[in-house]
Amino acid sequence: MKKTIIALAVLMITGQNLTAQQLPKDQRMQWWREARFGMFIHWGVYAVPAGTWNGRQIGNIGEWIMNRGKIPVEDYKAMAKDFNPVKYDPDSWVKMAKDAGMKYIVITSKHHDGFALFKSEASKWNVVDHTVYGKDLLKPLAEACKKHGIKLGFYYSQAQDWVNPGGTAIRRLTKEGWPNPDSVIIDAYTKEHNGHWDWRQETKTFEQYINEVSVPQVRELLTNYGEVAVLWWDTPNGMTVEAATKFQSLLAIQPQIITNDRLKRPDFPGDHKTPEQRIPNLADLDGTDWETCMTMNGTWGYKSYDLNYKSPQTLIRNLIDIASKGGNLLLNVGPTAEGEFPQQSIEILSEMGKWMKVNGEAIYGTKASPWGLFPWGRCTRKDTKNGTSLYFSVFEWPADRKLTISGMKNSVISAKLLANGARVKTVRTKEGELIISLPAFSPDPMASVVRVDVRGKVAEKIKQ
Ligand code: JFZ
Repeated sequence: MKKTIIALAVLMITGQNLTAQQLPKDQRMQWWREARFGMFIHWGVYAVPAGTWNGRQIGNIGEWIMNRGKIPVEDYKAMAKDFNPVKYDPDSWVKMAKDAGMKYIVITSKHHDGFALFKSEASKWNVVDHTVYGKDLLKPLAEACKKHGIKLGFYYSQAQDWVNPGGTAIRRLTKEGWPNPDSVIIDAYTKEHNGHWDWRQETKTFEQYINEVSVPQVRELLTNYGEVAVLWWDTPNGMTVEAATKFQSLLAIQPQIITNDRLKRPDFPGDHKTPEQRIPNLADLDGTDWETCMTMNGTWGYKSYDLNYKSPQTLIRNLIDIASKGGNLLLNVGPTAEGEFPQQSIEILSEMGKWMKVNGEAIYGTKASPWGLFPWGRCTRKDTKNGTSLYFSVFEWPADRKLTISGMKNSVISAKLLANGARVKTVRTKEGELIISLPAFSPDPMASVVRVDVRGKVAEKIKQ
């Protein structure tokens, strides 16, 4: 308690300076607000078991297998011998992201299993010192991103760490997917030990872990890989104000960096919110920047038997929905231990890329819909030199082939379908509603975008 008060006082005194080390928020967020679409990559030793441990399929998300299966530290570490990503081709990863229309990549530099995908002096539990592969995985990715003009960010699990001693562990019971006869004993143990299931996890204090591993590793990440666009914290559980303050001051190394809201709650809000596996309702939005992170199937880290992929149509419409509400989509890929994207992910990325090539202008650099949602689809908007472009993405082609837009007085300059450039007729009713007359059939089953250019600025909020 006393420590917290002291740390809070320090924060209040130095807080000004801490943020002053960063460039102004609007300046830092500019590229991110225009980008709208990025790739999340969850990659680590969990790709080796790929959801199966000791012949049993462990339930829940793949990167949690060590915790869910209560795998002993030494057994988990032994799996690193099979983490040999000889097929890793960062150039092709970045190209796939770019061709999909993504503008940035965020990769798990260290997830909760503590395994660093980079050379680290702070812990030997890293890809260089602990695998036969023996090479830093982030260096060549950073180079490929630079070459292709894609921004690179690092996910880093700052508090939760199940291998480096002193890290926290969120308590998850073994009953899910782990019919181990010892599970009752293990669960009782985790209750007494703050979620830990192996005595090795508690051979150092949290403070030691923060000072000896976590802070030094973040410093390495911010120092050794050129420009870092995003630092994506995760699971603030167990964080202290002292620790968060240390991380926060490291950001001075990268004054342009963007951080999320998962460093420590509630005193460190970061730059954007992180709704997970869901798209917020309009009513939940308060003007704070936000990014939905989402999986293509049901797991972040690779699971060999999770084939429950969302359709490209669903994912494209999710992206449109998100853009229409003013947010970003960070869409996940979980590569295999050999270093390949799953085939289904490759196909989804390519389908999304096809749509984005034609319709990307309805996404990039757009702002939220003035009308909110339509029953038939979504809208995004962009200020142009002489007026405003409105992008109406149609999901459900109306039976009467008419879109009725109310509450907008601006006169129409032109209206066309992005899919084929075909002109679209618009008329104004005497009540002032704009009626857009669509052709008989939707030209694109994913979503067909009608771009309507109008004169002047359109109000930010219009009642439907
Ligand atoms: C976290 C991780 O535990 C997970 O493995 C994955 O990396 C995901 C992107 O993030 O999961 C969370 C973190 C926070 C919440 C939910 C899941 N939360 O605040 O509701």
